[in-house]
Amino acid sequence: MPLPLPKAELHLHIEGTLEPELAFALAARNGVTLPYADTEQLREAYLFSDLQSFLDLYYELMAVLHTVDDFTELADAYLARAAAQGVRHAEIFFDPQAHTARGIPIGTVIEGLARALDGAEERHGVSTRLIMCFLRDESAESAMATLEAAKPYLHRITGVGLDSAEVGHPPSKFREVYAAAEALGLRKVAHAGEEGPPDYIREALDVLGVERIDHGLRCVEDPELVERLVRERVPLTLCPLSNVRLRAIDVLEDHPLASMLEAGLMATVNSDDPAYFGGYVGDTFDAVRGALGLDREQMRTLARNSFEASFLDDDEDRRAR
Ligand code: ES4
Ligand code: ZN
Repeated sequence: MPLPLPKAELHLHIEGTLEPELAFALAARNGVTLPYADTEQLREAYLFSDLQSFLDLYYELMAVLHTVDDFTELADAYLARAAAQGVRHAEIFFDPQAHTARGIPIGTVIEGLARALDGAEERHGVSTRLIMCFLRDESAESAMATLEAAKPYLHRITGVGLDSAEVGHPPSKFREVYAAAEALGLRKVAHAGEEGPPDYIREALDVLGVERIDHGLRCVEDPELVERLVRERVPLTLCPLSNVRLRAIDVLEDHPLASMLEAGLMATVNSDDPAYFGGYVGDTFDAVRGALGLDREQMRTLARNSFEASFLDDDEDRRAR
């Protein structure tokens, strides 16, 4: 087995790394009853028809996360798996509102994640950043209150993102929140064009001023937008296995990644919610190479793009490679 390509992972929801085995262990520890008999029955529920059907399970299962230690254990398990697949740098999303809504303080979440991330360079050889995501199907006021609640922890947070159910919740809904985040010195990304139309990608760029588009898959429907994304070298954090599992595309062989690279788009490949979508980022690299017949040069381009699109500064960028 050749060594996996060194790479950065830029689109990874830490709650989406909750494997069934850890979910049951945490459920037992925290006295939570899951509506599944065992890990096998839980895995049978991983047949999704769209983004919402996945989100329903994703939010249900994270009810097992209670303590600082739970979040540390979750993140440490991800970092170990990612490192084994060649990840040298990870920019990790978390969803504070999914926890505060069920009575877990934001400090518990951030403290727990930070403990794992603080030891990650030494324990796993992985540098890390944290990106706090707002749930777009909640109100802009709730997002603003979340940003306010995060103020004591801003030294731990590199940027903000926007996730959850996309259609009907355009980026412009969060104009003020993103302006406030920018004023606090935070970097900005947003999910756009996963299930939503190409215009959501434009809004994320023009109204929110994001530096990367998470997914961006549906840009391919809009040649003018593609031309702009190429010209401005806007990174897209694609998640091909997620697109198949959430039925955005039928089969991996139909994924437009290869033509997107050919068009000159700054594409990166990521795992999104690896516990749910059938693979971590190394598995995802292998899967797209096989399904799309990408050559060594294209795989190296993907790895190079991942570092170039990251929020590592230039010095660190060179060291991580
Ligand atoms: C997500 Cl795949 C995906 N899309 C939007 N929001 C999310 N949160 C976790 N995974
Ligand atoms: Zn995502």
